[in-house]
Amino acid sequence: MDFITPEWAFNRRREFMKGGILAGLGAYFSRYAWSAASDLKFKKNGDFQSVPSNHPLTVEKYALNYNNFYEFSLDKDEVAKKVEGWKLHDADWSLDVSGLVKKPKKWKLADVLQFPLEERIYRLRCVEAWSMVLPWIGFPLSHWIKEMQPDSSAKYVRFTSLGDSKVMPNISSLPDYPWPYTEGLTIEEARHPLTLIAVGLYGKKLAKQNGAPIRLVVPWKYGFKSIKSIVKIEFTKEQPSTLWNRLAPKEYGFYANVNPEVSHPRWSQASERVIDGGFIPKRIPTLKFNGYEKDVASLYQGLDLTKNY
Ligand SMILES: Nc1nc2c(c(=O)[nH]1)N[C@H]1C(S)=C(S)[C@@H](COP(=O)(O)O)O[C@H]1N2
Ligand SMILES: [Mo]
Repeated sequence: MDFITPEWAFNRRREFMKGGILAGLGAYFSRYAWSAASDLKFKKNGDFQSVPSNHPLTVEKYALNYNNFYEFSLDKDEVAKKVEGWKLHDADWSLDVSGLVKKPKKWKLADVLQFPLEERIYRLRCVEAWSMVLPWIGFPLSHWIKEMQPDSSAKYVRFTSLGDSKVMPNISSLPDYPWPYTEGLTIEEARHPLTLIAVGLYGKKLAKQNGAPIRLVVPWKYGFKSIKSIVKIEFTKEQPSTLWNRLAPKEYGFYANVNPEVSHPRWSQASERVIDGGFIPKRIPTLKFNGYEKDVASLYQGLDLTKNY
């Protein structure tokens, strides 16, 4: 395993420590230092900082301008522009937790932000065979699930995005899509320590195009599982339906684990294009479970990954 210290993080850390009496202590406690240089407080170098091989961090402007957010546009370069009309007020955001839980609850965003935040650098592999390496800020979903107190009968978790046609132009333009965007995980996947609720990226609050104010990040699965702008979480007994699975069940299964050995019906998943702004496309081999095999393979023991794609 290689550990990457991106240059932007290194510079920010230096700024933070410059001239401070914390400098000496900072070097020793840097693992536990809280960032002062942003509007989010988070622990640097959270767990699972490692990425499976030495892939450099994606340049921030690509992560902010090459987006899949179908509610706004099918054109990745257009999403950042189309979100401008969305007046998002964090104070008005709430998230419903319901289904098989001891007590259904409406969470205010401010309450969600009480969980200790940490930075995690994860690889993102889109099902369309491109990839990035992104420094998320968030907390493990498992910490939140503990407070949600699901019943023992809960076997799955279903997530729902905002589906507001007043701000999301494609909700009306694509009437055949089963909006709002929904996704799902088994409860074991949801509780896995790698599964993150993200509220920030590159040291700052999430940009709208990246799924503000709160999204899921499941790094060993294709990017479409990492649902953006979540307004509802439900615990269910049955495997929940998901937007992509309903639209094209032969192409997008419930599991959607990154797997170079199982092709998409229309293209190979054996390699991926690195989003680096380069003129000449750079392709690298795709890794099983996106490189997180050692961490997650045990979740799928005995499961036929060709059938359960
Ligand atoms: N609500 C919603 N969530 C979504 C999507 C979407 O269209 N709508 N696209 C998914 C896909 S296909 C990918 S690859 C990632 C992209 O996240 P990013 O734009 O922050 O890199 O978001 C996922 N989450
Ligand atoms: Mo994707």
